[in-house]
Amino acid sequence: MPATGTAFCGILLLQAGVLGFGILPESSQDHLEITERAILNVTVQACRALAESEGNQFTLPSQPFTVMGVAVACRAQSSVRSFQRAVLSIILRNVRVDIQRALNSSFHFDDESFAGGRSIIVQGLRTVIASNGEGNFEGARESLGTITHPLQDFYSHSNWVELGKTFPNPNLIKSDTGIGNIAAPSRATCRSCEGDDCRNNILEDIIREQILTSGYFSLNPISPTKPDGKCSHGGAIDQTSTLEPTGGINKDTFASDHGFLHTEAANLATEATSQMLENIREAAGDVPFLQMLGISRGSGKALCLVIDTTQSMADVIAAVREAASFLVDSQAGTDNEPSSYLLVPFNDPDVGPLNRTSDAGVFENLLEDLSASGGGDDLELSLGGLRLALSNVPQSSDIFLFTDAGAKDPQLKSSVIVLIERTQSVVYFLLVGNTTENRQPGRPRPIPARRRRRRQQGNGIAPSGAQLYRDLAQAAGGLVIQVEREELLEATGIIGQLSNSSLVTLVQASRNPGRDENFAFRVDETTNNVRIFLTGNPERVVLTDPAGSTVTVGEAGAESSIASSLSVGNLRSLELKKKVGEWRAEVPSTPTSAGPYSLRVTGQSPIDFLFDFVEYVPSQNTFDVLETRPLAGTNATLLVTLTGSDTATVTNVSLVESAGLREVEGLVEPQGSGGGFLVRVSRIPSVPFVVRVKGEEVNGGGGDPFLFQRQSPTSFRASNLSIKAEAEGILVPGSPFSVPFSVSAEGGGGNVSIRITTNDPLYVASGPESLSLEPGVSAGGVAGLSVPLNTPSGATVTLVIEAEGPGELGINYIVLRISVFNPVADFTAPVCEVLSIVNCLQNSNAASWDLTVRVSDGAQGTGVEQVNFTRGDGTLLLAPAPDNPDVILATYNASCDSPELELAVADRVGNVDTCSFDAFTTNSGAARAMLERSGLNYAALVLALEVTRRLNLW
Ligand SMILES: *[C@@H]1O[C@H](CO)[C@@H](O)[C@H](O)[C@H]1NC(C)=O
Ligand SMILES: *[C@@H]1O[C@H](CO)[C@@H](O)[C@H](O)[C@H]1NC(C)=O
Ligand SMILES: *[C@@H]1O[C@H](CO)[C@@H](O)[C@H](O)[C@H]1NC(C)=O
Ligand SMILES: *[C@@H]1O[C@H](CO)[C@@H](O)[C@H](O)[C@H]1NC(C)=O
Ligand SMILES: [Ca+2]
Ligand SMILES: [Ca+2]
Repeated sequence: MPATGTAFCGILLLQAGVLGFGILPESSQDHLEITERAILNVTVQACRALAESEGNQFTLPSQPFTVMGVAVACRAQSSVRSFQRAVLSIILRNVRVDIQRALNSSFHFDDESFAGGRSIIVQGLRTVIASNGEGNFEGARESLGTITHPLQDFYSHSNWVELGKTFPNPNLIKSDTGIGNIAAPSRATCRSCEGDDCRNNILEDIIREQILTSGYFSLNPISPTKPDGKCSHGGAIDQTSTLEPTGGINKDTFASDHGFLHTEAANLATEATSQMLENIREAAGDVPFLQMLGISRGSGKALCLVIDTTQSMADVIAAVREAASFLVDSQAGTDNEPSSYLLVPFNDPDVGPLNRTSDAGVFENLLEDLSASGGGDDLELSLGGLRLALSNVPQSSDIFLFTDAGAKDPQLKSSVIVLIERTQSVVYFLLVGNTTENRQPGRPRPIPARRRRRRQQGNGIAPSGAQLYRDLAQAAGGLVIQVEREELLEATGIIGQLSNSSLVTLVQASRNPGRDENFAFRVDETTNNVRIFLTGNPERVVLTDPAGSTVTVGEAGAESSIASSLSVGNLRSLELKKKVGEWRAEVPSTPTSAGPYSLRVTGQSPIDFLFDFVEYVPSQNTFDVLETRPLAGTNATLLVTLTGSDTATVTNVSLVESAGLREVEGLVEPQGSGGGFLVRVSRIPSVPFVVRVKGEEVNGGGGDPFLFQRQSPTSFRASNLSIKAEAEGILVPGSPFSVPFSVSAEGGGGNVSIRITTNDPLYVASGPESLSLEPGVSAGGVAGLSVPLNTPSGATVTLVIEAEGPGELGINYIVLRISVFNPVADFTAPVCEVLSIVNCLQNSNAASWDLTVRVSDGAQGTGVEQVNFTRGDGTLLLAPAPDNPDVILATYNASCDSPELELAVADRVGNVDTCSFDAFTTNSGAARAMLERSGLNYAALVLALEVTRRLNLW
């Protein structure tokens, strides 16, 4: 339902003061609150179940639940940032439905489009479940967010609440049942009403006969239509509400025609969302369900290694392996353990394949299998490798690239920068073997004999090649470290400290010498392990601590501020003694011959921020997240969310030019609900910039309020080109899929080159290579997409359309993520049939019970994919049936102290159900019949089944 001035169906981010919902307990509830409340509710259930199954105590967080409170209860503080990001991305997808699907009645259950609405939900739910099955949690979140919208709108836009229902409609998340008693197209459902009369505008016979209807809706002021006698949505923007029967029935806000039922509708919407999440949880299991929500034992981040495997690396690859294993080992089992690992080898002419695992041991084996060969000339496809990695990593990943060569594919630079911006990944380049440039002074040179050998191989990275890597590291908030083979392990150890779940960036900059520079940063109460990383060769760095004492790095007396200092290759790392307050690092101008340098100040703190550029959509009075670069030279809006504290607020947000001193300060407006802050800036810098947030922790754990400062590691860019595209629907392997797009520019035109790419070489994208652009007029094209027929449901295709204009126009891009669904005619969950049971009544002197269950998906089914045990603590054995591998025989044995067993059963396309058994009451018709025929007793039958299993006949 498109909505202006309504809360339940649409307004995400009103300016504070316009409605101000979410602060007052009496205010209307919107999709954002409903969705967040349901997510937090079911997350708590999943964490509790998981804690109990692991024998851990679980303490319920205090009400109302918050992201932070739930993360603490789940013992997942280290992944609070990825949890917050996951919740936000689900919510933003929900809200996007009001913008991109405003006029599609099925997405809002308007116009009695019940079948259409349900099929969107059911299809989306299958996609969510399939995506989780593929470990594609980002894809799962996106599909989930989209379908929470129609699910919630059902309770506001239909008469379910008016029919007196006090529970959600269970049929909206199933495909094999009726939805309810839907009004015939010709059946009148409402009478005209005005104001308070509208409480009773639904016809009595509709209520009495429990007939389901929903309001009609149209924005068309000239000739709105609706069938005779039907209810309208209602409200000023709904043009059908002035047609007979006038008035409306929506419950979007307290001010709506049926606003007196707003709370009931919103509560049912919350409960329905919870139930759908429960369904997803059952299908996935607790751990993957929580991973979908960004919650994991470790950091919730991915660790990605991109490794040169060409011949010249032969004598280095063992050192790379050792360094990589060291990185993995040092994090495994700690709060910093990544939630997934990716490995991308690159060679010449091949790049990849990409391998992904969530298991550190499996990852180490992948590393073990790497060997060096081939590669031809001295340049390698490092950017191709990096691009493959970037197009598959989740948000905020850490990427380490190891090579001894320059890039053979520098033309990919802009595509790589685009993906760095999108994923906000941090990329560290470890350049091995040629360190003629920029060594830190005072460090002995490695033995010359080896260097001579390397020179014979002709390898090495030219200054322009190193500069390319530095540009990328600057964009990605990373570092370029140049070391000899012997130093690799040490260097990896030092930068490994940066791959930390609670790492925050205080300042980061990269500079050419020739100018005095002064970097200021604030160390707050929560920030520990503050470190300065310097690469390149600034001659002098003068540090001033909060007390005003000044030391020169490397000179006597520096120990008063610096706890320790390490250098390796061109990298120097300084750990500062903790002193709360304003610090300054001054780098005096040095001769240009000293080369460029970079400085990065990091710390570890729970408090950090997330942000997106958003676009105000006046027609809906709401905002949508931009999937492109913001437009240069105009005003812009950011949505900033703080993580790791429920009581911190944002006070200042600036866009700070990466290479200079200028910054643009934004206007901060706190949002009523969701803890977000809208920031309006009058102009976006025309050069790369970072986002700097200053804030105040109002309740510093009972202590005094204090100020903090954070910066995005990633640099961002604006563009003079604007690009628009929308991907409608789901990609079905074998069917054509096309994405129309358009490019425009206000001032200037010319030939714009277009690059269309995907995240996997098997996903083939096509489209125009260029468009001719007139100033102020948009030019359109169509991108086509095809995937192999066996692409599984639950995969996501990431499509990037890049446009590069001549001169000032620059580069812009749009990223579209498209879910794959492979259709099959299986809409029912597997069923359970008890083959045998020796229950605790029959077996009164035995302390245990035994059960054998046949789980099958029927003749039309796709087969049983999973049998998970969601309740019970006995021993469960699963084996395929001897005559049919799609049927699973489950044998269970448990003590009579644990009389309950619940199995979640799922088929290959994500239909899920649960089967419950009880040690005292479950009986088996099939088993008894068999028993009577054969004269066997139950125990003998179970024994026979067990023997069969042991003999490996199953
Ligand atoms: C919380 O979730 C449970 C299912 O896990 C559901 O039964 C309950 O209704 C939910 N509560 C709300 C307020 O949604
Ligand atoms: C790595 O990925 C390739 C290509 O996807 C695949 O064929 C291979 O089996 C994977 N290797 C492992 C060990 O998973
Ligand atoms: C290292 O790279 C430089 C260029 O930066 C080149 O002149 C030199 O020969 C290379 N040295 C070795 C040992 O390969
Ligand atoms: C932002 O720019 C648009 C058009 O460029 C203008 O209509 C709008 O009023 C501006 N908003 C602010 C807050 O300056
Ligand atoms: Ca090589
Ligand atoms: Ca080569």
